[in-house]
Amino acid sequence: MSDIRLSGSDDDTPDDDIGVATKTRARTQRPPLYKVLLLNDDYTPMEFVVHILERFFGLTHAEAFEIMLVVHKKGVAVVGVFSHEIAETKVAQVMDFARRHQHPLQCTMEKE
Ligand code: TYC
Repeated sequence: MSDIRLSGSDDDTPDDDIGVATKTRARTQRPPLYKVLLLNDDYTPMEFVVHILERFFGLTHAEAFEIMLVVHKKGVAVVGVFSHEIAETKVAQVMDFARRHQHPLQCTMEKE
């Protein structure tokens, strides 16, 4: 959206719009993005984590295995970046699925 402004008197009396033309452009605001993080623990089976990454994050088996190993070795990894609503849904899906299978897997989100 563009908007031409003319400086000069701001009352409604005609002044032939004499003044300096300045141009302002409304900057497009991008919504904030959120990283979804998977945390390591000593009990959740590796295959279960791989399954979660395939099922909820659309990763191939090879991609899922690779990220699972990063979490296993480093303690944490970003598994995706999403809008707030999508990130919240992913975290809830993972936490719910892990809880239902009685695994202590933890998944969180943080602003990018
Ligand atoms: N450390 C787990 C094990 O040795 C595997 C694991 C990987 C658990 C990633 C959680 O987010 C995780 N069975």
